[in-house]
Amino acid sequence: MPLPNDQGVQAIQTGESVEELKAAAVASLDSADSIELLESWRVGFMGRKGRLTALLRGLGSLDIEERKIAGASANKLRSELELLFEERVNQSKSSEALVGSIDISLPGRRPSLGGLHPSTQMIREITQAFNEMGFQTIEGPEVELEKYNFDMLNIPADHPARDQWDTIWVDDDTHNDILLRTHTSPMQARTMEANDPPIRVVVPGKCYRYESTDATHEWHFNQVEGLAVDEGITFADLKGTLYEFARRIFGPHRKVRFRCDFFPFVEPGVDMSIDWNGKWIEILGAGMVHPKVLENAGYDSTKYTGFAFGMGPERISMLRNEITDIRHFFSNDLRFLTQF
Ligand code: FA5
Repeated sequence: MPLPNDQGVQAIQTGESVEELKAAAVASLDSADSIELLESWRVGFMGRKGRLTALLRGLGSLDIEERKIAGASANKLRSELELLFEERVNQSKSSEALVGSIDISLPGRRPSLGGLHPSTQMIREITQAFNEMGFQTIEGPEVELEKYNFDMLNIPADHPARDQWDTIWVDDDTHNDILLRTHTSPMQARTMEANDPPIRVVVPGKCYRYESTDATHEWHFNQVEGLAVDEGITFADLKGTLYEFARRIFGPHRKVRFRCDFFPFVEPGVDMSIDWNGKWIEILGAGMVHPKVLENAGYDSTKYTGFAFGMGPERISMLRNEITDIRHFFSNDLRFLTQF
């Protein structure tokens, strides 16, 4: 029990040794389990009329040699007790704060576990399929330069093909050539600019378009881009790679169909559809890298050829999981997210 102030004075008057005082102070401090009791301990031992103060005062009556020895050990005791006191006050404050903030009568609940977002799961599955075919996964900037998003991809400023991508420009007084990338294709230009062939990469990432949303269109969504450049790459390589990809993602007996399509950065260009319950569903755009795009990156287009493709993982996940509205992916509704 802590000793009230007057008891402390009384104790020293009865001639207490430093050791006795130490034992009493430590025991009393150990049992002081609230801020109030700690304060009472402080007054009783360390206060102006406290036991330690009284002991220090009493040293004056000793002869000089005894006073030196007893004085040193009493001062040491004072430092020790001050330190112990401070520790106990901190302990007591944090445990009182804890008791105040936790309702200890509430029954335990199982913590809910997080998981990977459905888009991330689909992206990982797609990139893994290509990784196993020798493609490396890389990433690129979402805030992009017009040069990479359009110019180097054979889409000059005045070309109507730009209308195919409704662009969100980043409004900046000093720059008028910065945008949120409308597709992951700028990474074709960036990768070729920074590396020599052979190249085999897949690039997952977020894209943004100034589009009104509906069940199959979001204004922000993911794409996975692919690029392979080397000597002697042909359209057969494109078809073989994408066919193998479709088998890995949609099952071994999946039928695929290629049809002509136009993208300014490929020639010829195609779209690939898969047979889904008897219907052809388009899942990606692709083609042989346009010679101009190779040359813009400094490659010799008479020596190197390549193919590129781009697909939307949310649309692929919608197909596989029978999701009827793409907007579920970004609405943060746990009833949707926890189904994956
Ligand atoms: C492109 O963006 C081309 N860069 C693809 C490409 C790459 C072609 C390389 C040739 C060579 P497209 O606009 O069709 O093409 O978009 C590709 C895929 O992104 C679509 O098939 C679709 O899955 C997805 N996508 C496009 N717009 C949206 C949207 N608003 N919401 C959700 N997904 C979208």
